[in-house]
Amino acid sequence: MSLIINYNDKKFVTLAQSVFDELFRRDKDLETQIEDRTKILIYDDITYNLSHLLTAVHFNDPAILSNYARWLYALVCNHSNGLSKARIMDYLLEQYEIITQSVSELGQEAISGPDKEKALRYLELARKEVAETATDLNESASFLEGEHYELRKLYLNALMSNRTREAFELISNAYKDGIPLTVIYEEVLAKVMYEIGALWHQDVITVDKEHYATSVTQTIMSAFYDEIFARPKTNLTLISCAVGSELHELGIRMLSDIFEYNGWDTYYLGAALPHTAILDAVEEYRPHLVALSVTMPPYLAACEKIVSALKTTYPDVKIAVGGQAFTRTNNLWEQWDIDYYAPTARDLLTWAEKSFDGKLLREGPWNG
Ligand code: B12
Repeated sequence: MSLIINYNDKKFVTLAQSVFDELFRRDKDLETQIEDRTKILIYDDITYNLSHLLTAVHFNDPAILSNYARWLYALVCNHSNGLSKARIMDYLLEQYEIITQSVSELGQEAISGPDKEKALRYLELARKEVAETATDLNESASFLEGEHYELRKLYLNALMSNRTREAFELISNAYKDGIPLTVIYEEVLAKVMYEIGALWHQDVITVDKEHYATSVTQTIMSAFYDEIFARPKTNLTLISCAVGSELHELGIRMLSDIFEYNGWDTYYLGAALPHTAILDAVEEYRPHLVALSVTMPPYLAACEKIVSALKTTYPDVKIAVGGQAFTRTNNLWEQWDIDYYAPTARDLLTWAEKSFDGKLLREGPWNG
């Protein structure tokens, strides 16, 4: 299987189609009971499961598939009106059983020898994970923990009731009252966005509310730009972006703003940045540090490729990786040739400020 998962790749399509066909072969009524739109959704579900499986196999990391299986079970429970959890459990376990069957029956045309054994083992672990997870659906402990809970709650309530102006005022007053920008970003805005995701996952809110919350939060962040870009500069340069086909870019934008606020010259390059564009940007902007973000595990392989290309071409440029995809692995970053992994932007800033002292700057990557 290739390093980067390509949904149009012949091997991938063969595998996905085989799972899809078997699902319909087992349940003859399905063909007549569901609309074409639902068939497409079922096929999409299969491709998501397979892309997580193949990413797990590629990185020898079963946690990538198991964590996805737990998340998927909770999602289906929360979004399926009227279906019992037991029925959903059966449905998902059957999906994994069919994938297992297709992986074992299809020959080299779908998945090669050693990868096949690994895939079968990981599927078994994922099946166990789903079976054990039935009572464990509460994902929002992080919202309750940590400083500024009150402000978080008020901001979330304002978003939930579409009170945009109030949301703006809460955050700008918090800044005026002396709460540091980095704390507002990570303890309030980020944690509220996590909670918005959890509420969508639990089917408490629909996707339009999630989009509204994202756009209000992005606009509030932009309102800080006069402050952020007016701060004294240190001559340190950062390039940051989200890789693969990753559309989650608020976190890496937050990281970039936090660095700019702390004196760095930053080039924030947005979401889904292609491999070559990152290399070109490094050549052009000559950064001290490149920060790469991944939220969805299937884009980890694209990130790994970029890390190794950067290390080969620019061995002195420091590379940091982060984002929620890494938290759903068994410390995958420890196997990569990177300079730092951090769960938050603040942690990376602390490390970078220590690492890039005067000496490193004088002898920095672009100083000959
Ligand atoms: C907003 C949102 C979207 C928006 C993104 C818009 C945008 N402009 O960014 C849109 C609508 C595009 C979207 C799409 C999807 N989303 Co979405 N989305 C979210 C949501 C609600 C918020 C994301 C966010 O802004 N978080 C806040 C930021 C600040 O947090 P962060 O990214 O983690 O960043 C922090 C740290 O991780 C760190 N960090 C980040 N990068 C880096 C890099 C380095 C180097 C370092 C050191 C640190 C670091 O610093 C940040 C500050 O501390 C999350 C919920 C969640 N848990 O985050 C779901 C979520 C991430 N989405 C999810 C899903 C499933 C999807 C879709 C597949 C939905 C679909 N069916 O289409 C698609 C996938 C699109 C794609 N190809 O990428 C799931 C992922 C589940 C999983 N287990 O993988 C989540 C968790 C929702 C949920 N609870 O189920 N989504």
